[in-house]
Amino acid sequence: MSSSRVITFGTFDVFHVGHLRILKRAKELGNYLIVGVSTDELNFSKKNKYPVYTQEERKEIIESIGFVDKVFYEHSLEEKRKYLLEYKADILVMGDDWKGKFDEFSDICQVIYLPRTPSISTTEVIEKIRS
Ligand code: C2G
Repeated sequence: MSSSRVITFGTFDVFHVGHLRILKRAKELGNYLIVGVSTDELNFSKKNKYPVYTQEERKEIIESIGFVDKVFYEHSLEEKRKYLLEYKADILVMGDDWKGKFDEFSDICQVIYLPRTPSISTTEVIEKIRS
């Protein structure tokens, strides 16, 4: 698998070590890591609220990670197949909170769900600061 192109998607809001670890583990599955960062509008349309950090800030943070090779905006959840083809992904990696949700793409790439890092999430970080 060492010459594989790996793709993953996420919001990566209030970037934390759980985000970093899934990106690291995704990269280890191949040798070129592509990351789709969800746009502010995509978040608003799904959750009715905007992320804490803007899409430009979230993208800039991911781009600054040395082992990440390419970053793009994910404008729509429905365009996943288009992104997989456009970026010639061999492997799609997602956290296991998405388990089963992307199995439909196993006709064009390998779909792997990795375990999430326990006890950390953007919501928990915000709650901790709040209290
Ligand atoms: N993650 C993790 N461990 C955590 C928290 C998050 O491994 N403790 C992983 C998630 O499973 C996901 C990635 O980090 O694979 C990004 O998480 P989010 O920013 O919450 O992304 P999400 O809003 O789920 O992505 O196409 C899908 C989307 O763009 C949505």
